[in-house]
Amino acid sequence: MAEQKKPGFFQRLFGGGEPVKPAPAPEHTVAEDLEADIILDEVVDAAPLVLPPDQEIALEAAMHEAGLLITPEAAPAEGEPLPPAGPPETRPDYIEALQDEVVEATDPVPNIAPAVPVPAVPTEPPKKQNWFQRLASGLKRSSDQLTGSIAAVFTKKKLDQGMLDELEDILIQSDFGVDMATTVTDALRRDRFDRDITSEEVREVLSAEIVKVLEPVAQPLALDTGKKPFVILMVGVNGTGKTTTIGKLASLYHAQGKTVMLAAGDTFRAAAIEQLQVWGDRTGATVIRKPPGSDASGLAYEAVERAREEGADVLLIDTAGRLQNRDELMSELEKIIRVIKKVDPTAPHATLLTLDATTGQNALSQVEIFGKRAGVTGLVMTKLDGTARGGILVAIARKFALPVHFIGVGEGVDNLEPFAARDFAQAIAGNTR
Ligand SMILES: Nc1nc2c(ncn2[C@@H]2O[C@H](COP(=O)(O)OP(=O)(O)O)[C@@H](O)[C@H]2O)c(=O)[nH]1
Ligand SMILES: [Mg+2]
Repeated sequence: MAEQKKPGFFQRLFGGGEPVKPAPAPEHTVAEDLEADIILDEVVDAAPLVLPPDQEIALEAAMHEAGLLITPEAAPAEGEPLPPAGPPETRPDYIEALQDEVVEATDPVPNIAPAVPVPAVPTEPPKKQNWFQRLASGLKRSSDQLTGSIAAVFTKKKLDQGMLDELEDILIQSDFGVDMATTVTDALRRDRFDRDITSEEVREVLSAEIVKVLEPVAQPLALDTGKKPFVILMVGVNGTGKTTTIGKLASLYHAQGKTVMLAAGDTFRAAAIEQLQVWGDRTGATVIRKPPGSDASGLAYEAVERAREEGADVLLIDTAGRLQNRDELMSELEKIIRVIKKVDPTAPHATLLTLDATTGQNALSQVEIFGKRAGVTGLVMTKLDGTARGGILVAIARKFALPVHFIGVGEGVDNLEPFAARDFAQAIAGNTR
């Protein structure tokens, strides 16, 4: 039998035979790489396609040495983009690539791709999550973190001071604030010190303490029907969900048979006016608007007058987003309120601050400053369906005791829910129902 010929280097490089195991690429400077590139080009240009075996081995070794050898398994197919740098397990396509390999390996007819697309197997449409599931999934990351950290501390049976200290740190890191952390650890010390305790029991105590703080602030927004219109002013930092919440509220009140009017008080940006107009069109509400750049307080004045003349039940006034530390913008907000009061001294009847649940400690300062400057009467916490940080709402409730009227659990018109303390506590303390 003829001796099996070892495949040549070019054969292995361009296909066929065993792949060459790459030697670890040595470190090079850019200049060295460039030089090696030039040498390689010259060698390849000059080399016949089939080299005598000793030259082949020498060339291969030189390429290894230069770190320039691309092995067949690492070489991308022609026309394919080069893979991103970094180890494959850090690339998002790594798992997919692995799966493809498995499919290819078990494919009985290799290299023959089906000419017609395979019809997708009909699957059940994804079940619509109810609002609690949306809330729970939004709070899942912080709740998982909290659950994990608590489980890691409460491994011993008997509750001791060291465990309480660690729990305090965990709660502070989870945005609950020092006061709340102390309350929880005090409750545990009082009832369970030196006694057996599990991490589940710790979470139950935490959940109960959260309910105690949140229950008093979970208040629905009561519309005084004696006010026509009932004026709601929406304030908050840019992107926290003012306009979206107005749209959701317009839909809610419209469904209750009320006539709703909207005022496009974010006069800075044309897009903001259009965004409110879209919500108005969707919910059948009249939108009071002026060209971009108009004075926001003038618009608010006219809107209250119009709503009064037309006998609207609810007027929702949008405002431009503003950072609480921008004094001139906060003064502008004060002016809007003063001007509204010229039409109706009791208005605005509710001033709602939207808080983005993905924000951490900064939300405390938003509540404080908007509270002082705009006389916020209630809160709406939005984006609780995102990767929300729930602890901060507990800290806010403890510090300011402002009513929390609604929570936003999505971008859709129906994704607004009355705030419910128990559900929130359950979702954050990691219990599902
Ligand atoms: N996931 C999610 N997105 C929201 C929610 N509320 C608002 N958004 C989104 O947040 C972004 C900013 O909202 P917007 O109402 O324009 O904020 P504004 O600048 O305060 O008026 C938009 O993309 C909204 O769709 C919510 O409850 N959940
Ligand atoms: Mg807006």
